[in-house]
Amino acid sequence: MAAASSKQAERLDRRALGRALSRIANASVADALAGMRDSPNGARRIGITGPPGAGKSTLIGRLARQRLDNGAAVAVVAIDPSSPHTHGAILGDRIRMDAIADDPRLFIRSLASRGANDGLADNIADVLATLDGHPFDEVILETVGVGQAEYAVRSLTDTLVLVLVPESGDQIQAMKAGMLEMADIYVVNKADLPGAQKVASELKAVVKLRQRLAADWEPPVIMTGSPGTNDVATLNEAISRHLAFVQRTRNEDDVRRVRREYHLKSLLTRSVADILAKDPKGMDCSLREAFARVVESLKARQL
Ligand SMILES: Nc1nc2c(ncn2[C@@H]2O[C@H](COP(=O)(O)OP(=O)(O)OP(=O)(O)O)[C@@H](O)[C@H]2O)c(=O)[nH]1
Ligand SMILES: [Mg+2]
Repeated sequence: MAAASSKQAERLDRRALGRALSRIANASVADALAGMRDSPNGARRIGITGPPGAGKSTLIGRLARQRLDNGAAVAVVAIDPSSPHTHGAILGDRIRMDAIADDPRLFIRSLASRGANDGLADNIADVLATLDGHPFDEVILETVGVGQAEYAVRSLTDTLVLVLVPESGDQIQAMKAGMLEMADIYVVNKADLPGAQKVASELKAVVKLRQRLAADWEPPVIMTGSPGTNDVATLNEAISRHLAFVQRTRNEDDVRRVRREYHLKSLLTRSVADILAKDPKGMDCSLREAFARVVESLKARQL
């Protein structure tokens, strides 16, 4: 596996990072922009998405152990749709982190999914950019798949893992093809429950169809959660393989452009939401006038 990384030569200052993340969580758009630095050599990003309760956090707890053993310094960020800002407390409780919680190369943070309609948090791009300025090799991002989340998280991550469960059988039928086709790796978790094999077979059929369109990467379907198997090692290996594949094949400028666009849109969306909240009566006019007013207010903002 990967040798110990150069980034570990640089020690992670947890307190400074904790402060930086708290600052960014409460920052205005102008403050966020002022504090943003470009970090061209950011961490590799692994997205873990799937329906509520699919076992994503539990799986990440086991996966993080493997990634640490590969030699990587790892940050875990979980977007929690229900919790207020918890500074990682809820996630720490919910995933079985006992064995790794003390590892100095691991950092865990959970974020409330505020103000975003894509299942992410409206400041997730700020948070990821902040992490890029710290010595992590990898960021694991947990999001609840609520349809739109897969699309957003796709553009922000290098390797996207979709976690389904045996009960997802009907979901697979109902899911839009596009959504299912977006993942790089499929996991059928809770393989100890009945129906896992059937769901895995259905997924494999979907992947086969997709393969006819794009023959470059064959997304594996991995079953996890069966006691006594080395399932997470298989997932760990598939992730490493995919990360190496994207590094070999993609255009970094394109990736940077897409991520910058996401970041820019999220900052603009927040700015517009601010303007609308401050002057709701200002919208009592034609749509055209209201649009012009918002554009004027944006222009007048101090940056
Ligand atoms: N049977 C079985 N249960 C599991 C497995 N993995 C996790 N669970 C249970 O599933 C429940 C949800 O686990 P989490 O890891 O919190 O799932 P999650 O997808 O992170 O949940 P949300 O973040 O709330 O969407 C917990 O009660 C776990 O103990 C598994 O492999 N098999
Ligand atoms: Mg979770």
